[in-house]
Amino acid sequence: MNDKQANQAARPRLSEAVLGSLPAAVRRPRYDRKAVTPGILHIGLGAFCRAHLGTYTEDVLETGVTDWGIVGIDMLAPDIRAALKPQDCLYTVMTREGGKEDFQVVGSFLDVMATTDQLPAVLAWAVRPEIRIVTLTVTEKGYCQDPATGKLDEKHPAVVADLANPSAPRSVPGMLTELIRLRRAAGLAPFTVLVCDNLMQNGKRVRGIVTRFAQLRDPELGRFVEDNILFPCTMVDRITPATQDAERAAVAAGLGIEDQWPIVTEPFKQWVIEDHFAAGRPPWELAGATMVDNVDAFEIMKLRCLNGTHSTLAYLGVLAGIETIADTMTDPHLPTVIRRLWDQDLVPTLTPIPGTDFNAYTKALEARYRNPAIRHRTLQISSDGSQKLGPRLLEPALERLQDGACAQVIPLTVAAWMRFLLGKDDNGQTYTVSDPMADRLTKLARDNSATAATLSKALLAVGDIFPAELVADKSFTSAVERHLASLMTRGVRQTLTDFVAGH
Ligand code: CS2
Repeated sequence: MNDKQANQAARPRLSEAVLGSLPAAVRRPRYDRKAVTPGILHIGLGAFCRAHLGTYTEDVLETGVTDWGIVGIDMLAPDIRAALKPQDCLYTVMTREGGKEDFQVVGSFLDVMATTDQLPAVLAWAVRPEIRIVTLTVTEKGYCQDPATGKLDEKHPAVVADLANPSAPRSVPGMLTELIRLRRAAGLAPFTVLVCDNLMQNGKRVRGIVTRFAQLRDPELGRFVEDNILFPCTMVDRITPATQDAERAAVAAGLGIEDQWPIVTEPFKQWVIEDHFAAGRPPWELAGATMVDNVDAFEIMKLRCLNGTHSTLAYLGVLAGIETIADTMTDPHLPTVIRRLWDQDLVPTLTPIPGTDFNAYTKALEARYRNPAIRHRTLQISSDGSQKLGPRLLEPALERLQDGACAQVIPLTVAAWMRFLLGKDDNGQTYTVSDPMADRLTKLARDNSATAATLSKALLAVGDIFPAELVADKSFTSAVERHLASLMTRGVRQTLTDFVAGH
């Protein structure tokens, strides 16, 4: 046993039994968890949902509400279940900003399950009347969509497999359809499906995807989904990096106990939800959520201003060998690049929101990015570009075009993404391109890497990603090619120096 292991072994594991011995400053459930019954079935157990849905719902339970506990489902692997079950499903959320750290042990998840070996038990939740909402955080790619159209990708291997064997779903559309079918067959009132991922009009889009899957399975079931299931849209926000060992160690040191899968996040969080629920909802507004009739303007603001600049910092940052978003903000040029991206390309496409000042919003984003205590890796954000570029940057570029203007900074991000697909940064370090289309895109990039002209042409022709109308615009495509030529021949640093100087 080495020192580290000995140290960990000496610490008790987080569980109900040790709550009383935590340091006084640590917030913990101040309600009787045993009195809470489940109301939400949540699919997708990554860090984000535990920092967001989990804490909003925790605040609601603290007001004395007892019928909205969460049952979490992992459709990818049993690892998170393995970490949380021995902890009575408790986990720590550590918020960090500058030198300030706060700890909270969250109790809103009552159970966690994995479809890998518990599928029948997971499906059995469909016929429990107390489940009235199914929430989802499965990332953009989890919905098996065609990124260009937002429709179900009917050729997706998991979709094909689920249509052949619909009672053992592996895909999210297949799972939702099966849960809806089972519930209907049991004669129970439908639940509401609440999508909490960064898709444009996320609820509407997933409604279209699930309706189509159900139609392909059985046209009558498709009609039922279309007519009876509500999918309110949401805007979700909290910067929550994947948990690494350094974060586990920081939580262990702060709490004096071992939590195998804590979450480290920023203090800021925001949730805007369309108030269209079929069978009630937790009073999330008591926890600071904003309930609205239509979320579109909020969602577009967040997806473009936050996620669009995040992707820009991620691709340029990876190429420059910069590890985290906070580090990109101390670069001499990158803060200027994203300031221009906001001012010139993104904010002009937004619809005004009463009470929201976009200038203050983007200034606050800058401050959040600068938070050195949040180690959000550029490589993590660079993942799944094929799914992310559209809603974050290509749609606003298209809108600028339709308004008779030309995007000024977006072509630079697109060029950085193309250069990124070559898998090696400017220092010669290799990295893995993680994307559901990685095989196809990296091969295309390699095969056409002779010049910026061949590379940009080959990638812009990928119709699953780039809208035809945007690619038909010469000013956009030539700007992409020009930036790509610079990135390929002179490197990211020189490209940024020139870009900021206005060359
Ligand atoms: C990030 C988001 O990984 C990414 O693509 O842009 O996870 C981002 O941190 C969240 O949407 C913030 O709310």
